[in-house]
Order: sequence, then structure tokens, then C-alpha cells
Amino acid sequence: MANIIRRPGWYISEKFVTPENVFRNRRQFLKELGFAGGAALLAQALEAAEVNSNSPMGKKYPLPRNKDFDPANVKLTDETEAGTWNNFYEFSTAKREVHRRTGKFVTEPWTVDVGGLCEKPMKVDVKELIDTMPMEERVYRFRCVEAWSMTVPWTGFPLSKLIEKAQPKSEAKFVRFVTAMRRDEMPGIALLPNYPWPYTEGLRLDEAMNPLTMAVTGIYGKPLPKQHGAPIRIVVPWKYGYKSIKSIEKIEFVAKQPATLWESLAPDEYPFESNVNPNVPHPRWSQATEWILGNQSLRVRTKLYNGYADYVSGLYKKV
Ligand SMILES: Nc1nc2c(c(=O)[nH]1)N[C@H]1C(S)=C(S)[C@@H](COP(=O)(O)O)O[C@H]1N2
Ligand SMILES: [Mo]
Repeated sequence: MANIIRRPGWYISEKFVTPENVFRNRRQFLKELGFAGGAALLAQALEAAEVNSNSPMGKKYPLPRNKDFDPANVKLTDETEAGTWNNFYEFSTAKREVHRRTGKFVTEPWTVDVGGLCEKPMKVDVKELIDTMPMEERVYRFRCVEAWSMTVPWTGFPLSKLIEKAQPKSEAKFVRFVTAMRRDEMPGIALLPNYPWPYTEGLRLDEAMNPLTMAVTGIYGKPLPKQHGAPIRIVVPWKYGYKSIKSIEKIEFVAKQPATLWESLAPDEYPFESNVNPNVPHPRWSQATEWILGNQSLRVRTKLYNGYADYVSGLYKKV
């Protein structure tokens, strides 16, 4: 019952078939409580809630691809390649090791705490988001600050849709995102004791509201595997990959630019804004070109805003 009380007003239960055993157990339980006849409506509500909370995360995948984000002549990165080459320092700094070290990480159930300077703070279950948000697939190009890049189909919804529900106050100018920090489940944290954990990132509110900014729960038509940031991350395709924070537990609206993990560690190398820009070298390497994951010999020119200038150049002074 506590579940129902916490459920946000915009929740709509739909499309879920009651598994036979769940249905019977619930009926049985209600009967024992003496709810059987008259409280049919309550029973229905409880069933809907329970079925939903028992529904497997994968139920809705794959989602239809948005035609606006389905570039022709672009080869998708191999799924295994992308899933075995990951930056997720909470598990390992060795990209080929990350996926082998996520075994203890519990990503289901998962609640995201949305709060700070907003009218409607909420704790929302990721399954509810998947069930209620306008989910779709988009193929985005993604470029890491280390100069490798990939092209993958993400499943999710525009982050703006969640922000609209929370109704940020006028003082809110930035959005702060925080990754879960569980030392028992994340073996990489202890190996980097001087890092300012948890992993924290941020965007300006207008960047977070940009239609390109996606809250992502899936990749390659399936729920996100842990190494890609299960069960929910963001993807900000015109910024270097470190802004696309994984396994998000908290989203907070704030007035001032928040401290972020990478900027705190090395502000010259990993500044807050970090838009992809071939003309601004990293202090230790050029950003003019990138290599394509899965084909290290193929070096291509990096584009301003990673090729998304049409969508985002209005956010910034001309560069
Ligand atoms: N919590 C958390 N999020 C993170 C990181 C991380 O170490 N921890 N690495 C970032 C970096 S540097 C990149 S390039 C992308 C990599 O995403 P992928 O492994 O899904 O390709 O995740 C970003 N999000
Ligand atoms: Mo990165």
C-alpha cells in the first residue's frame, strides 16, 4: 500500500497483463483481509500496482526508432565492442574490465530522487518512467574526451519531460546529477580513494532541457547493461562523454554551477561545459580528430558540437 501512496499523480498503469499467480495471490490476500466484494476498485488498483512493480524491465523493448535520429550512411558500433569498452570508474579504470566487475551491482529496483529548487520534488521508480514516459530509440554519435567515438542506438525519453514534471523554480539555473555510491557493489571506488565520490555531473538548465538531452534506459533495443549505466543514465551527445553520467540516483535543481567530479579533479582538462570542439585541444592532446571504436585505424575529423550544431549552437556564444 505504501507503494500506492508514493506513486506520483501522473502515473498511468497500462499495457500490463497480470501473471496468473500474482493475480491469485493478490485476490487471496485481499480476501483474507476481508476486502473481497465491496472493495473491487481498491483491489483493481492494487493489482495494477503490483503487476507493474513485478514487470520485468525488458518488457517494452525494443522501442521504435525516431526518424530524426536515424542517420543514413553511418555504421553502428558493434554491440559487443561498445559493451566491453566502458568508462565507469566506480568499477574499474580498465575499459575492457568494467563489464566483468559489475556482478554485485544491484540495479533493480531503482528509485531516482528528483528534488532541490522545484515545485514537485519526487521519488520515482525507473520502471514507472519506462512505463509512462514517451520512450523511443535514437541513434546518436558519442565522443569521449579521450578521442574515441561510437555510434549507438539509445532507448529513453527526452530529459525535459521529467524536468517538466518536477517544475523547476525560477531560481534553478543548473541541474546536478549524482551516481549511486555503493562501495560493496562497486569495486573501483576503493582503488581511487582520493576521488571526490560519488560521481557527480551537471548541466545548465537550458542544456538539460534541450531536446537532444536524453534520459536513457536502454541500448541496442534492450535494457541498459550495467556497464553502460543501468538502470538510467543521461546522454548528452554534443558534449564529451564524461557529462553523460551513469546509474543516476539523484537529480537536483540548483542555483549555482555545481561541483562535478572531473572538474574538481582537473579543471583545465575536464571543465564543466565540455562541448565537443575540434579547435580547443585538451591540454595533453589534440581534439581535432577521433578514432572510431571497433576500427582503431580509422581516424576522422571531429565536428563542432559533435555534429549537433543545428540543435545546440543557440545555447552558446558563437565559437
Ligand atoms: N558514474 C559514472 N558515469 C560515467 C563515467 C564514470 O566513470 N562514472 N564515465 C563517463 C565517461 S568518461 C564516458 S566516455 C561515458 C562512457 O559511456 P559508455 O561506457 O556507456 O560508452 O560514461 C560517462 N559516465
Ligand atoms: Mo569519456
